[in-house]
Amino acid sequence: SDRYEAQQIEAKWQQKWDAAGIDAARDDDDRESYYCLVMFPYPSGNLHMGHVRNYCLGDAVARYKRMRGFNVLHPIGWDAFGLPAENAAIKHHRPPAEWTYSNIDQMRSQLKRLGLSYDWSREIATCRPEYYRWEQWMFTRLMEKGLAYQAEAEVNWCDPCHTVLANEQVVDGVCWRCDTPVIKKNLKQWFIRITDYAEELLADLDKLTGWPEKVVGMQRNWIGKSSGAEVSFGIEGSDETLDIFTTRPDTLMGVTYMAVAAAHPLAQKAAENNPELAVFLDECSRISTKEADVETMEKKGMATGFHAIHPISGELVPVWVANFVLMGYGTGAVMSVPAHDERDFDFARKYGLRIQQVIKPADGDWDIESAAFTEAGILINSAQFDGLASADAKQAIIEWLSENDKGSERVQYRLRDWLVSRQRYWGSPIPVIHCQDCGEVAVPDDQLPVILPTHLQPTGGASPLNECDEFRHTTCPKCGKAAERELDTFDTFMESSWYMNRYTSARNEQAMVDAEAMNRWAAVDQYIGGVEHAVLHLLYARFYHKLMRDAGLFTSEQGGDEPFKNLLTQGMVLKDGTKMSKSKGNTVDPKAIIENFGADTARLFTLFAAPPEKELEWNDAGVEGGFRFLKRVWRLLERLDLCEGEDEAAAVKQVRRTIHATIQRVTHAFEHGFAFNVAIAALMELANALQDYKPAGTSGKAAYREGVEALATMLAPFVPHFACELAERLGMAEIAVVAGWPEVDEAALVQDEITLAVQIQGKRRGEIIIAKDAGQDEALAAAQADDSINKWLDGMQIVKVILVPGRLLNVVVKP
Ligand code: ANZ
Ligand code: ZN
Repeated sequence: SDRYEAQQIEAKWQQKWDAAGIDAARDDDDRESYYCLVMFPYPSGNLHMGHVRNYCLGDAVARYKRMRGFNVLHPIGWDAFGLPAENAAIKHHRPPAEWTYSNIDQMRSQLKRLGLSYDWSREIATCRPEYYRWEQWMFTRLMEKGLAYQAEAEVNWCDPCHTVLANEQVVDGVCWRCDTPVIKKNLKQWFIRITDYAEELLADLDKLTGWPEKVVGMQRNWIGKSSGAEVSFGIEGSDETLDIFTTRPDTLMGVTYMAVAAAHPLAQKAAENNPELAVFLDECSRISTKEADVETMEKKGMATGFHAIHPISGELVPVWVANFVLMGYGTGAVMSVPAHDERDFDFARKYGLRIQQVIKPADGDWDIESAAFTEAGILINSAQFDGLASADAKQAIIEWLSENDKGSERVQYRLRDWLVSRQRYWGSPIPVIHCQDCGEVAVPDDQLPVILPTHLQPTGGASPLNECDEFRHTTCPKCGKAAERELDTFDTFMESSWYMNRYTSARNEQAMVDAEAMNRWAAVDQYIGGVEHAVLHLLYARFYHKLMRDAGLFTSEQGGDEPFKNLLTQGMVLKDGTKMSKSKGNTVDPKAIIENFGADTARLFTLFAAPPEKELEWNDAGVEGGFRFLKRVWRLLERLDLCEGEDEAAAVKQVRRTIHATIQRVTHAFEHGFAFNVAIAALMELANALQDYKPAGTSGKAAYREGVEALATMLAPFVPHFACELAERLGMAEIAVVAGWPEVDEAALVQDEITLAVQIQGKRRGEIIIAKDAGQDEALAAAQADDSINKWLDGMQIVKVILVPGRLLNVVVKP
């Protein structure tokens, strides 16, 4: 039959593409290469609409680039370690490996059903030893360089379950399993020194001209560079100093009190014989120290009884504990300048502390009783620094402090080192052996990978690795004595930080990556994924890429300094105005759409309904509209042999102009910003134009065929099965997805133009150039648009307009 049968067509073409191997990236090829990457999924079991959107965007880009003659790398894999697998294992009493691999199988077939053109020969699953062995290898290199180290860090701890809890497992302050309040506990954990790369990570943001500005800004904030000074205050009656970090050394003479974090040693010491203070410190230790929360919570404090000695004036100022001072930033202590900082101002008002103005606006006065003056200005009440502008005063004061050994210039980052240990089972083992005599010993290369035993059954308590004797007990690689393995596993961000580079030589058994392959493919030309990864994943991946470069795996020339040249962050998929999510019960199952309408309709809708970076609101009518559009295009085939009369030059010209204007618009969408919604709208207009067009004569028929062929070809990146079927029926190159992209015929875009003389009141006043078939109104508008002509028309009343086609425009006016 000749109906559009999506299921049948899609099965047919998927088989053909597979057999022809057109989706594979070639390592032995001198076409220009293009690397298109979508964020790999966590194998939760089912594809959701967010995945579908992400992967349809990536597939459109990859297919377009192939049609343009590029050698395209478009890989996929599985971010397969993580907590959900453990939770599922507890629930279903099956080891997490089983759950994970069967989910992967299911989701792989869903991806294939969508007709996504991945190079399956490079598929990776991060839970396989062939993959994670290399991040273990890398970690031991980092240990050698001192870039990986152990330190104490706070974790969520449940006493009855005797286990560490991930943040997601702490629900309203209690354990998700046993409802016991969660306590904080310090454990020795592994860190990677990302702070050593803070400056490069910041500086290289300037290279990311193909990233959304918003994401670059978020990365910049996260790294959070502040320049200022570290200043040492004396402590009355003590040899110790109270060191602070400030971005405003110019306000130093306005310090009227100091504030320290509850966990600061001075606060702890003060609480030793002050029970009331001890209670306050305890209260502070229970509340969140997340910065966002600190900003909004009520500011509270208490005096410690200590006094600090001002480094310049020698004046004594009281030391307070304040709940808004973070222990983890700077030195955990601040100099408080209420006259010039709003937070300090409010705090001083609340507790009756002195306010001393030391900066005034350059052009006037300021009423310091009513508000803090937080801007730069001119120094007052600042002894020898009076009269200096803030910027100069910063330098002068830092100089004075340096000379007098009371402080120095200092740069501070908000970025913390990367905590990579997790007290979990389903992750890559950390390749370390603890020996009583030798300490922490890296597992040598010839003993890698440290393979995770996959048969263990998590119970929800401590990681089953802890009870797995055959894993736990080993011998020290250095001295040969009995020793124990590290039982923590890596944070799963470790796996997702380097997968983009692994795809370039996914089956490499000799090395983490191959320099030649990096040279061919890296960096990723286009990365596409959710904006929820704007900070951590992208930052860790940028960092890891630099670590790989510095481990000598590739040079800057081969692999670049940055892993992703261009980034597209797609918007969320919404339904009824809220995010589609399982917990809200408002999900749309891609499977149902594919079964009802076919993969091509699902693809078309997700690309057509919204610009890629905007939210996509689900609507069933839109899906049906997409399906109807495909059926309309299908019916264009029926009229290929139709001929409804004589050649009509003007009609042919017009339809060819529409065809080539569409090629121009769709090409533009691919080359600048991926506005596929606009591109598809243009294709719909072209389909309408062809539907309305009556092919007449030989040239009319040819134009109609040209239009249908162009339409089929340009639809290929979006609805590839459908497009291939059309192409086949049109007798075009059989597999349209690798056939060339249509070229714009510039001549077809040109409208025929003529020159007309313009007469006003019978006098020749100039010439206009207009379309040959332009009417009187267009001609008059063109005359008015020309200043040298319009000055004779301006302010006059137009009485009469006469157009002598091909010769003259005559205008009669009166004042
Ligand atoms: C005195 C001062 C006067 C400050 C003034 C500001 C304005 P960023 O830009 O975030 O680096 N600060 C320092 N360490 C802190 C901590 N651990 N917890 C809370 N606040 C801390 O901000 C640095 C400024 O934040 C520092 O400069 C310090 O207050 C405060 F008119 O010092 B400032
Ligand atoms: Zn040893």
